Amino acid sequence: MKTPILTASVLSAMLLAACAAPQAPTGEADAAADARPAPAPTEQGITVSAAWSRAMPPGARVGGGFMTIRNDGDQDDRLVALRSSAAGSVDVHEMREADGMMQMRPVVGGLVIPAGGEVVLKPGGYHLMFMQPVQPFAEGDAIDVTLVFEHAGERQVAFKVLGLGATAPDMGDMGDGVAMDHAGH
Ligand SMILES: [Cu+2]
Repeated sequence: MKTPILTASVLSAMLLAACAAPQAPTGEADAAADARPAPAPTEQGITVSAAWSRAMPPGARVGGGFMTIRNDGDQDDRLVALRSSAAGSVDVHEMREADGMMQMRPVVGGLVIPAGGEVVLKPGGYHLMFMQPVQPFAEGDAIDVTLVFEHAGERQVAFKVLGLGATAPDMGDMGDGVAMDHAGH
């Protein structure tokens, strides 16, 4: 029993390091602005912009991904699947505080993008979770990801990898109260 418990604990810490809120919100905003590419032409309502990720330390097994998804269509859409040649799998996670603890879990049933609205994936909230990266993401890399929407179909999006330092999570605030619930799997 000891080994699985230890593994889960270490994995939890790594996952949270990858998607936790940044230490300096203002620096975060600057970094995101720098990463913002010109929005892709609107097709069938869905536009993805400001896609970015973070450099990973050597040996990292997970990383976060962030972006803005806008739906100018007249019906709700859903982000139902993701894939990338740079990672074994890519999921959408949400992070929220419950009972004083930050919890992260996969979004079940697809991430809804409301008609006429947008959803921002950002540290501390919704985010992509890159699992089993082929190699650690390095600053300056572009991570190609295919997003599959229920109605709009596929979008190819390049996630610009920013430096680790500019967006380092504040592990001090996370403390021992951190828990991860992957019951949704
Ligand atoms: Cu996550």
